[in-house]
Amino acid sequence: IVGGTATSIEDHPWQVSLQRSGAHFCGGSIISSNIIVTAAHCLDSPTTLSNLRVRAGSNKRTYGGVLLQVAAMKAHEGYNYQTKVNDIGVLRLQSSLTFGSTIKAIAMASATPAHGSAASISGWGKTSYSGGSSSATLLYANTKIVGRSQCASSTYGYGSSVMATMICAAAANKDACQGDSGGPLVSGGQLVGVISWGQECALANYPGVFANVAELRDWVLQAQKTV
Ligand code: 4AZ
Repeated sequence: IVGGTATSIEDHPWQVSLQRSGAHFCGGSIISSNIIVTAAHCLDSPTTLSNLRVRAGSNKRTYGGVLLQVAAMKAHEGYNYQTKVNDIGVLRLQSSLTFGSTIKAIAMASATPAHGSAASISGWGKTSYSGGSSSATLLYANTKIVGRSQCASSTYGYGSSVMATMICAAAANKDACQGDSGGPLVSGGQLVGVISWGQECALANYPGVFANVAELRDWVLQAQKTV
């Protein structure tokens, strides 16, 4: 997160760290005791079931909470690694999480938030695009939703690469960055987006781009039953 503030896990108890061969590489969100929502691109090679672990219940990247193995994972069948369309996937944990003050599920939004809505992003990703490193402690930043049509308009630099299942969010000098992918965009207490991509991080004319959870919710509801 660029321009972020350190936070406790109690304030983001749905946030998890995805770890590959012992190192954090993506974020995720708890939607039930054994299901994590993340970005499809986090499940691309070299991620495998045997090198993947999920840390829940800690705001520290390298310790605390619980570290669980993953029994199964599924990326959206319509995900395209080049366009990042449908960049969403689910993990089924090998054992169920015990909910408490540091571990809780978040509800998925069923309606796309309005342009201008307040929203927050969180993660252990890089704190600047060039030269930054991943954060040892969970960071969050407050941003504002940029609707898909506004995000694809000439106000910003992306044009038609912002596709129907995407939504954007922006705030001056605050953004998600590498290593935050898969993590949550939260508005009104609901999961409204999955951190997906962007042109560098916190560039003025390039909002962060997210998988739009309201558009992909039906897929997640089905996938969590079959993963
Ligand atoms: C990434 O590489 C990444 N500024 C994620 C989000 C954004 C940029 C890059 C958004 O994982």
